[in-house]
Amino acid sequence: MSYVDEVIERVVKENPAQPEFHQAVKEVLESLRVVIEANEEMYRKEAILERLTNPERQFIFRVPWVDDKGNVQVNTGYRVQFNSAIGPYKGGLRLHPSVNIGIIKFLGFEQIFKNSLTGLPMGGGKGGSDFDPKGKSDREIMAFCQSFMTELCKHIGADTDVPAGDIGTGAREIGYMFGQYKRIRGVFEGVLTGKGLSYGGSLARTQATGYGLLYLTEEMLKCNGKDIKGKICAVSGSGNVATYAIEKAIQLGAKPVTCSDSTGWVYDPDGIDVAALKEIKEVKRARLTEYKNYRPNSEYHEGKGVWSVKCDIALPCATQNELDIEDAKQLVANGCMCVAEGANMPTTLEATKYIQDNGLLFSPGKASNAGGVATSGLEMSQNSERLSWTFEEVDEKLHGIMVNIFHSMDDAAKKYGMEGNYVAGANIAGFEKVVDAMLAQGVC
Ligand code: NDP
Ligand code: 2IT
Repeated sequence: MSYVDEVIERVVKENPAQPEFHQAVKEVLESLRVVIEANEEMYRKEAILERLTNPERQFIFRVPWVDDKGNVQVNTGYRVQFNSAIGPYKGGLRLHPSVNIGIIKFLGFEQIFKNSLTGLPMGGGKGGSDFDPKGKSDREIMAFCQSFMTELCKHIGADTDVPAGDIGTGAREIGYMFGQYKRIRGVFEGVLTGKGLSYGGSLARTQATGYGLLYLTEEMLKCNGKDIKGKICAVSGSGNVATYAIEKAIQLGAKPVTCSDSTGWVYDPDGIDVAALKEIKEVKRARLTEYKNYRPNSEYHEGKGVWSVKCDIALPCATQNELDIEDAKQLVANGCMCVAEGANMPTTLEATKYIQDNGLLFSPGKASNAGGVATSGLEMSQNSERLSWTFEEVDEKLHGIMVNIFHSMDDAAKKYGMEGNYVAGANIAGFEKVVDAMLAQGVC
């Protein structure tokens, strides 16, 4: 059996009931096959793939907190420190009831390659909790965040592990967590990114993932002889990534016509009104049913359906496995020419293959959503030099990083005879740097 198949089999056997982690490992290792086979004996001897698929360290802890009725609630907290070969662990914290160790491991594993692709010195990590922030009061959110950080603070630090936001964790949660870290550890340091601007945050971090997604998409289209101007975009999600993807798409002359949340989706034939979206989601923390009050011409539908809309570009920006084979078939049938992932692993393996086989451009999340963590890296740099850069300075660096990521994955795919396969290209380019560092550092 080939080394790749042997390790995939082992990962599935040793990590039962973690389908998302299996999926992420399969996608990466399958596409690395040519690279691994070229050095199979050495990689096997060094156990590179076993080391890469086993986190360096994992923490699972109890998070007790008191709700507004005075009752004690208990959630589970996680932090997986996956790989520190090229820098301190870096990656977000997800707060969502679906969180379990398998989800955190899939996200942490993806983060290793994503962070490598940014060209910045960051290792891979991820964390979170099954806590559901929906419907909680500010006081309950603070109680949870303080309890979560009371344990997490023992394991993180500006030079060891630097968490940030993800689903359910935004500026408010990062603020409460930062305050608790400072209080317990007694140090004011860049231990979290996505901080508020008054206490060490970076301009453009809020916008970075969505903006970065569009910068990479624009470059990918350009290098394939296409222009983003005038293109209809279908976007899913209505959180941080989706909102700023929509904003930048409009700025670049495209027309995003959809967005969604976990209960329904909006179709606005005149183009999504991003100011209305921000007011509904960022200020009121309300549901998308409200959108119609701002835009009477729009439609609201219950359930799932964004991918049934005729579009040129699909931008999945909500969550994992939200675009399946049926959705992919519908996109292809409707003449869609490009899918760029804003979320982490939003496209199933089967749907990805179908999209690629039908000749659409496809950018994997670890490349196209890397602008968020890249700008987190820039926030760390600013914290280290105790300076803040202007919005334009950060945005320009972000743009440069996204263009570089596109060319790294494009070049890597070409180098191994898989031109246009950006999934393979991103995995290979991310892998090469991490493995080089792992080999140089010996058995550890
Ligand atoms: P937010 O919490 O801001 O928004 C998430 C959005 O996705 C919401 O609209 C939410 O709807 C929807 N959503 C979440 N879970 C589900 C689900 N199970 N089914 C249907 N809809 C769902 O998160 P972000 O925008 O930050 O993150 C979105 C994606 O982007 C995630 O995959 C995340 O890992 C990834 N990402 C985020 C980065 C960042 O910097 N924030 C960086 C790189 C990737 P509802 O409100 O109803 O739950
Ligand atoms: O998935 C991701 O890259 C993020 N949620 C952002 C991580 C970060 O450290 O900014």
